[in-house]
Amino acid sequence: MVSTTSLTTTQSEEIFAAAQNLMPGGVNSPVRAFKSVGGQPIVFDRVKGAYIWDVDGNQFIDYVGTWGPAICGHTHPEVIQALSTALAKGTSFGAPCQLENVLAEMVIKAVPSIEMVRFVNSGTEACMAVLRLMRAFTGRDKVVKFEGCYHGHADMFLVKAGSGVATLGLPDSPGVPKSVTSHTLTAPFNDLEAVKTLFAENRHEIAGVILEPVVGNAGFIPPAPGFLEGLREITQADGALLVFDEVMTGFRLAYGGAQEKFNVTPDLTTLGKIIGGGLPVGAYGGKRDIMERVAPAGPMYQAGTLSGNPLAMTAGIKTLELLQRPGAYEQLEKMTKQLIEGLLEAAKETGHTVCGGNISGMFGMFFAAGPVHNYEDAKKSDLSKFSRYHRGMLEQGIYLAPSQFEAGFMSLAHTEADIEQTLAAARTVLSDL
Ligand code: KE4
Repeated sequence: MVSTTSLTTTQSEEIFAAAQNLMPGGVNSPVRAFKSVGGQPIVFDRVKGAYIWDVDGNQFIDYVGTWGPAICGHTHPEVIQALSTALAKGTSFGAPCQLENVLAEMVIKAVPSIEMVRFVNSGTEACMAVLRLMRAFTGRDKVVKFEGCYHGHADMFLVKAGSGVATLGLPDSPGVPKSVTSHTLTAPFNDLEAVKTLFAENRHEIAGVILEPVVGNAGFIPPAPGFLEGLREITQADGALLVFDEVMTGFRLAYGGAQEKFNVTPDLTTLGKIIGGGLPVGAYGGKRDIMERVAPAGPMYQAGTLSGNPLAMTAGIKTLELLQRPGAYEQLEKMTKQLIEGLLEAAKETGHTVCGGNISGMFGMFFAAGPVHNYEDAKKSDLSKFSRYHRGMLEQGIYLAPSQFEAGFMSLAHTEADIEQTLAAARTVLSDL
């Protein structure tokens, strides 16, 4: 049982106040500042398994998992052991090392669309590079993205983006020239007709379509039946590329990601989070004839000092090994379904209108009748009720993502007792909302 005290946050307050003088908003990534849910951000001291301890000694059951990477639980002993061994041999080489081959082979074997892969240091880098590759391969400039989808903070993606951009209600970001975003076309998620119209109006001018195959950055929004298949057909017919941004869904929804789960194979895929096991790794990969355009095999330039570093490769290799163990994804599905169905039931029993669901270890809930098909629907949910729910759950020792425009993540370390405690906390909080 996680012991929950009345939430004293003295140390968090002191540290966060100092942080705000040192770093913009006191954070190194905006969503951490709790802006949309209000209240005092929790300053972490340590994590282990399914749990967080903050600097005031409060313990929380964690459903953020450092935004997805901690799928096997924080500081898994086998990951830590592997890292300690690797550490003795160096933290970064800036040169080829066999560990890169090992993780590359694992990714290529796992992900249906990937015949060749390039490692980078973040999901943003992976998405930036894949966009350049889409354009280099097709010779076309325009790209289609979906409202509410988030593909990192590169200029051309900051158009109706999700995650922290949506959380902060930023229309788009200053500092991004119109000339850059003029090639970025947008459509509502799950709206195939809107995509067909864009292609009709821009015949043979669109390099490709990039999307989160299951949206996590506008809240949890699954694809409507036929949506992914429709995008595959539309792009194929126009000679455009289909790109799945699986930074969040990769190795989360299935070992082969959303593309395995939904049996739709894109031309290119981006990855991140889980493949680094908590260390900085991103990746982009796809069909060999496309990837061989990337320097130094081809002319499309992309580079990175710490790309493929031995520590990150080691953490990724061990994490994927753990995910290959029999029953891993069945456990994630079972535990997450038990959690989200319990949360929805608790909300309905206490008079709230909610909708939500899960796919494997990824879940979400909206204070709305639903169904939520896209970002516009998500924005109409009761955001202030979500904020009160988030704060209440935090007081009960449950750490949820501090924004309605995020998803929740289960790990293999969560126990039945953790789920039961979470549901008991939810019943308490929801009855007072
Ligand atoms: P990073 O640059 O944050 O590693 O990855 C960017 C990215 C790209 N694509 C998808 C689908 C993503 O979810 C992300 C990053 N996810 C957010 C959470 N929604 C990271 C958390 C944060 O921004 O602090």
